Amino acid sequence: MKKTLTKRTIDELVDEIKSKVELLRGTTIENATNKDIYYAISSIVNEEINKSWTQTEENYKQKQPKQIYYLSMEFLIGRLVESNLLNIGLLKECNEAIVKLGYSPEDIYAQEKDPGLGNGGLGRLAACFLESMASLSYPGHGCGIRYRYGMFEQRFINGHQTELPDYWLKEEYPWEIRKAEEAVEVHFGGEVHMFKKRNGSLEFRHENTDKVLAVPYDVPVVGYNNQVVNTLRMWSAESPAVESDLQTSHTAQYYHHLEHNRSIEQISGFLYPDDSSYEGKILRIRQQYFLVSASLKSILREYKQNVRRSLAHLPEKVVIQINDTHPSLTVPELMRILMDEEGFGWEKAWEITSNVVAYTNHTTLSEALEKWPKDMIKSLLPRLYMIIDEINERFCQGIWFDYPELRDKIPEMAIIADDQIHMARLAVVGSFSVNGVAKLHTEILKKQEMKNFYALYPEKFNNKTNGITHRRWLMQVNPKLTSLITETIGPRWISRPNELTNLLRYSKDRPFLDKLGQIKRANKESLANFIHEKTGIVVDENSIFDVQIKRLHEYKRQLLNIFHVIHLYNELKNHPQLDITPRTFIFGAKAAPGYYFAKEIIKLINTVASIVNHDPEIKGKLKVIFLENYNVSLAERIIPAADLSEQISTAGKEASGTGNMKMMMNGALTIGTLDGANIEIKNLVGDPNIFIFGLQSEEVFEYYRTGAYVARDIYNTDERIADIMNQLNGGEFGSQEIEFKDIYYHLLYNNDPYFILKDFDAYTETQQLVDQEYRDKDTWLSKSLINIAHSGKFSSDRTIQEYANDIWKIQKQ
Ligand code: 26Q
Repeated sequence: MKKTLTKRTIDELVDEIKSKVELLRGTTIENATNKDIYYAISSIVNEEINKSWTQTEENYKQKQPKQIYYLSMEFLIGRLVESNLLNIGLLKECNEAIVKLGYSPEDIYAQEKDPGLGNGGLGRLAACFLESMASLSYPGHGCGIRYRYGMFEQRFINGHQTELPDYWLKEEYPWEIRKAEEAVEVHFGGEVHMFKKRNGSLEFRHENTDKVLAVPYDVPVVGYNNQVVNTLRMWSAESPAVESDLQTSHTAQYYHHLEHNRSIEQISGFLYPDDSSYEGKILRIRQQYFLVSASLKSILREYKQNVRRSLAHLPEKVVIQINDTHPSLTVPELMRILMDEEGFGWEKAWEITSNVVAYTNHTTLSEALEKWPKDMIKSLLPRLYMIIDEINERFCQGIWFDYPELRDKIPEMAIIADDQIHMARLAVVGSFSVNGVAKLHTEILKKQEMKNFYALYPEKFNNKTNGITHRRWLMQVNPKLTSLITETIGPRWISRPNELTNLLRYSKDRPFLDKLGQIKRANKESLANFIHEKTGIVVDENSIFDVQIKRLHEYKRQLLNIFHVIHLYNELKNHPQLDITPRTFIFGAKAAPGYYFAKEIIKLINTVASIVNHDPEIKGKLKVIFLENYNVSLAERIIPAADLSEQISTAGKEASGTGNMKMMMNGALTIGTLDGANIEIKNLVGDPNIFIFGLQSEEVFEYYRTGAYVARDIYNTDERIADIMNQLNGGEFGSQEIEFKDIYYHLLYNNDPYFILKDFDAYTETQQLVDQEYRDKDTWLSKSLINIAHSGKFSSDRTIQEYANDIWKIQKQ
């Protein structure tokens, strides 16, 4: 369904912006602010999108293709104005129109609030997937929650992280449409009554529930150059209008109502800012059920309206992909609807449900596996609890009778065990597909974390290595590199990112590499300007931009990075003439507000930064920049300027990583462990084009198993480590005393659980190699090019193609 969009000249756009400013903003172009221009542009874009949006929906209604619904508690979509302009083919023209009007495109686009409706990797992945589904013309949609407060805004005060609320809806958000008439009711609590029907079967009635109104806000998901616009539907919790609301004359009752409304609205009140430990908070499970129940109601209503066949055929028309276990109540909720509302018996309902749901796992960290106290679920969702209990009973009995060899594993496989509901087990049992997000991760699931389930259902398990959309993460953020690529190999790579490998021919091409170098240089200059603006610190654009941007976690090992910085600093203090390649260490990271140790690491990095950056003896050879409030927009500024991408997690712990892919695509070389997708990057680019170091996952597992690693031995034998540790333990650092005793004691007394001391030597040695190799500019650029050339594999288009072929079995429309 290709149809050309309304192509405009720059002058036409200028006129349209002028008239929008007048009509919509009630001002003249002479007096227009950046905000006025931004809203004018978003309105022009919306008009363009809306035509395709209705057409896309109409098209799905008529053809009734199988649809995929991506259920996720997080969608970290980033700003949309630029990516929508890019995808409808108006970005260049619009930039020029803005300039013609005397404004700066960058400033205009920065008017948009960046919605922080996700924590990190998992939420951003969901956003990339939606964009790829639309760009590949797949009928795929997102279902999420419209949190009133997104991810907190991070500020540093005296080097400490503080959190400010992120009220992102203060000003009108131009991309959402409230669909009040499509609201649905979600029911909590209540009692379940059982009736025996005449035919002897049982009927369950759920009564006296608390009703919550789920109101959808739809955001268009715009495909690239194909007129497809899919939908991201985000639910907002409101209290249903009750007649007595208006009539109450009784004061106490009136306040009771207000209070009740408040507690309802809380459901979509804020995003939980934890991304790898879960806390059994009741509000969180309310959020999860709210998402699941509202989305299912809307999905089934659509099915009934369009397909007009029995729900027995649901698996032919609908797939629900659940993003981690967070929406895993989909399994019992769909069972409930099919049985209690649609009259199916258990077996048929189970067949339908388990052929509709597919589950993606994003972690093997045991502290991150969701478990909910069964009493909590019992009182909050009594009917769902009964169903989960029955699923569990049947599952355990099935093992007992049909898989006697697994009998002794039942306690570790049961969905309900130790008075808790194990959501990952529920998701595996209730779905037809279980996938990990990188090869190693999937192997670890199959061989270790979920080995019993793998023995039971080998056919369910599969790998889908993550990806990122090259439209945002290359074309939008790095227009100069994009132009160079297109000038060199033509434009076909845009729809076939694998063809970036055609660049390999230029890996020794001097003029080409020069241009590549100039582009990186320009991107570094623009980041340097930004850093100066934000921090007042001047950084050397010739230095290595060494970047670690991701959530703060012990397993991601920002601590190893800062140990290396401290080591270099100590070396320079002891040998002022030491010949090192100047480096700028750039960090971006938020810590979960309750994660004390992560916050200590933030404080440490900031402390090191303030000493190193102001020490004249260092002569500007080292700079440490910790940028506040890392989010999608900040990532977009940093990534095109990165020389070195830090992917240094303890092997076996990072399921995939996606920042590694983004930086590779922009020409950074990776320094990393053999973990997550780093392994796949290495296999593509080859050893000379990546810096791999450190323990491998088998060694890590072996150490955990045997306890053979003793952190103190390293402290006792490696002087560089002893120096750093003693500095942390209240020693001299430059001219100051610093004190990070908790870090010191944690590493020694908890035996360095993430192998920071153990990997330090290999890491510093590899960093020395980086230092040496960076001096040979041509070789470095050639390696940079090889990374770009192989990055097409990590386009989320490839990932989505694999989901579509192997799991969803859906067709392009
Ligand atoms: C769960 C329960 C209660 C509160 C919060 C949560 C919660 C929220 C978010 C648990 C986990 C997350 C996010 C996890 C995440 O981002 N994982 C990352 O997913 C990426 C995409 O697959 C991978 O690349 C990363 O390796 C993985 O860490």
